[in-house]
Amino acid sequence: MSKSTQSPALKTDLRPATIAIVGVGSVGATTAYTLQLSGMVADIVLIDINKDKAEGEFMDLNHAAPMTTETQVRVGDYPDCADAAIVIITGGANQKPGQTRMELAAKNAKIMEEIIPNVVKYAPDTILLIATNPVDVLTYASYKLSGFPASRIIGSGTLLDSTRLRCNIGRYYGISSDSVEASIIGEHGDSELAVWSRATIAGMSLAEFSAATQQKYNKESLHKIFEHTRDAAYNIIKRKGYTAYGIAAALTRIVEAILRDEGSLLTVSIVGNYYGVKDVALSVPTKVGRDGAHHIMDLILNQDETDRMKSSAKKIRSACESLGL
Ligand code: 6V0
Repeated sequence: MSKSTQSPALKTDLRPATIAIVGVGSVGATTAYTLQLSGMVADIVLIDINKDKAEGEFMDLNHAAPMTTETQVRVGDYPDCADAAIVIITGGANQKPGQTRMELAAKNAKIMEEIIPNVVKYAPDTILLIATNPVDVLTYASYKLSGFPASRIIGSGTLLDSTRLRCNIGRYYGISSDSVEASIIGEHGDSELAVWSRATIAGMSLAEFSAATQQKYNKESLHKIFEHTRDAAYNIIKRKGYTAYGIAAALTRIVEAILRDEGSLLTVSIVGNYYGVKDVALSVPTKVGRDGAHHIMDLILNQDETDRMKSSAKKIRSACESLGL
């Protein structure tokens, strides 16, 4: 599952780390299991307002431990965040079929008001990794609530969407997604965009690669790939009620980049000024390592992409403003 053994970005051996997960529902529990299987962490603390749920997940995960890795899993409370290198936040309401992420904003912002000060009290030096939706708005809310520097509040952002995009492009061309370089940027949600102008396969633009391999290349095909990517969560939730495996893998990938101090450029969401919009959290390729995430550049986009990016940033900013943030 972890690509760490092949990663050219690998710089540092792992030190034993504690990871706390606040919110042990579908996403939190699956992330705990994915982290457990990865063998990257020594200790996982599960925290949930519903103690029985956390207890049940702990018991189940513990039965997997002897057959997987010896990662310790325990149920805890906020004081147990004290030793955590990273605290993953997955507590809060999830989308019901047809519901947008933004529709969860007011409810989940209130839940952040409860969770974040408690974490900060016991773990003032930790890195917060936010997955609760709408993730960009709540990354910003967590930044305000915590008083942490922006580099230590990381939203999972569009990492999952970028992975889905690479996967869908790879399928279209019949090649591995590992050979595709492409990003989804902006909001993790309906206003996100695919950066087609910078997408490459083997260093060639998609137009060049299509011509060289005699494959169809037109706007409609690209748009279908994008729609399939953007609407993936709606299509999964319509069928099974929630999504968990993809986001768990994405969170584990971010944890890996931090613990191994990789300096990988991942499309995670952090607070910054983007494309002329100030004070907003959204995703562009962002450098991730042991001291957190740093916005080191804005991608060079074409005019259409720039316009769409600005409007995505404005949408997130106005959602924050409507919550008084
Ligand atoms: P879920 O299965 O309902 O679990 C939520 C958990 O949070 C439950 O166990 C609750 O008891 C717990 N919880 C609620 N309030 C608190 C609180 N104040 N303190 C501690 N725990 C609390 O939801 P699921 O796990 O499916 O989703 C969790 C969140 O992740 C939702 O907001 C989703 O929309 C979001 N996702 C984000 C993704 C991303 O890409 N960023 C992907 C998938 C889901």
